[in-house]
Amino acid sequence: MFGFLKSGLNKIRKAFSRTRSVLGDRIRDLFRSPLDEETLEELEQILYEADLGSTLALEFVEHVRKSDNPIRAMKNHAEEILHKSPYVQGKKPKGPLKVILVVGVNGSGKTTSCAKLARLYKQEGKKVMLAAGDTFRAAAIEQLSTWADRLKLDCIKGSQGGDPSAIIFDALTAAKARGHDVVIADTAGRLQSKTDLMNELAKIKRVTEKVVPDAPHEIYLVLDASTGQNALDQAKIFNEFTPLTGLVLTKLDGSAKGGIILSIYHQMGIPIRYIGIGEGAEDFLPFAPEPYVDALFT
Ligand SMILES: Nc1nc2c(ncn2[C@@H]2O[C@H](COP(=O)(O)OP(=O)(O)OP(=O)(O)O)[C@@H](O)[C@H]2O)c(=O)[nH]1
Ligand SMILES: [Mg+2]
Repeated sequence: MFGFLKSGLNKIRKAFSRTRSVLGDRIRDLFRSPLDEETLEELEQILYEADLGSTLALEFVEHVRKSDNPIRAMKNHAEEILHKSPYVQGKKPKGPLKVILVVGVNGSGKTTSCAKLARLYKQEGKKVMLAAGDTFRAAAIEQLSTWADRLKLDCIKGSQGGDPSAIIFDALTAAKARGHDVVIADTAGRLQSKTDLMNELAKIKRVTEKVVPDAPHEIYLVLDASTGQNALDQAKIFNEFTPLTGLVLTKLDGSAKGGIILSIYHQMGIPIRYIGIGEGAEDFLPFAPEPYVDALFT
């Protein structure tokens, strides 16, 4: 158990190592000199570059200005932002089946995250079914069913060009009949600016309600960490069409922009539930604020 926790912490540190080098290390260097206006300006620039956004960067600068322990002030304010409530929560299923919809723009990491998430539930002893709700992209169905084979999971799929709502309807019906605990539904990538595609998501949501009245219990938006501040725009618009209950932030392994997490918490009120830190099935962790703040600042 403790070994597992430790390896989780090490993984988190590793995931944020690039962000740490542009944020934490530079800040620690900066704070070696006396805090004057010039240092504070430089701090604002560093925070901006780590993708905190300009409002939040200024907020941090003001906290540091008032403190005699700048690193402590940074950590405290980061923790305050991450713990500020109320954040939305998923619904606790009334029946035996939990339904999770996974949505996002093209290439953000939805299909991979569906598989990784399914693996976590399976490890908890749950019976999981994947639903190949991306009927748009040619290789999408195969991509998900390859993951399902590799992870020994059930997967319901239809044909390319079919109605995604129908696939998800079938998956939920089958999962109910066969006594599954969790259905994780992949969906096609869509730009948040394409209203017809966004309406399709609203339809998928209505169809899940027909089979499992309180579903979907979770709607996760998958965001690519390297997208920068546009991730906030994606989250706002997806949230208007299908109220999100959580975010999955992927590709943190290659990104120095882990500061976006603070920006998301500051502006959205939607918690990050998982982080993706590589292409393998095991490169996926539940997100927790403390290890994140520690990984950045200590
Ligand atoms: N390094 C890294 N790569 C990732 C991560 N998550 C996904 N990927 C890679 O990103 C690419 C796109 O992932 P997909 O899961 O296919 O993304 P998607 O959102 O389903 O894409 P579309 O269905 O085309 O919209 C793949 O090459 C994945 O292996 C991650 O956390 N880290
Ligand atoms: Mg996909």
